[in-house]
Amino acid sequence: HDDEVSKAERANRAQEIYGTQPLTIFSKIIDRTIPADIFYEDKKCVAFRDVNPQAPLHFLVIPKTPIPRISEVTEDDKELLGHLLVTASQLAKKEGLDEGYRLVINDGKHGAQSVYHLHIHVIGGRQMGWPPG
Ligand code: DGP
Repeated sequence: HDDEVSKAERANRAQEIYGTQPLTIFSKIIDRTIPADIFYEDKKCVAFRDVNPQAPLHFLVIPKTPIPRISEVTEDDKELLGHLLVTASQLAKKEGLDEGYRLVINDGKHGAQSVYHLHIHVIGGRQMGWPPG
């Protein structure tokens, strides 16, 4: 019973924080409903290791507010988007990616986006190829 109550309380809290948009697994990572290796957090974003790393270092920088995808951003998101990029750059430096790295934002079907909560992939620690697949 206690479990059921706290589950409902957590859901209410998430609803208050995120509004009425459908929540993805990333909102649950942000509010710690499910575990992730979160190694950076500030008022606007969090960063955590990708569960399916494509390189020796692979982490995601995501806004706390659940913008679904890059194709839906507006002028109002400029400051937040800048903050995500600056944070990605600073964390890449902190993680020792001094030989370079790849930033990726997948959008929609052709972009092979799988989680509809905007995220910047930071991928590094090996030589990348171009063009991407
Ligand atoms: P994308 O295709 O751009 O939507 O990539 C989503 C990424 O999110 C993918 O590389 C795997 C990662 N991911 C999905 N679910 C989880 C999760 O529950 N935990 C963590 N740490 N990463 C996840």
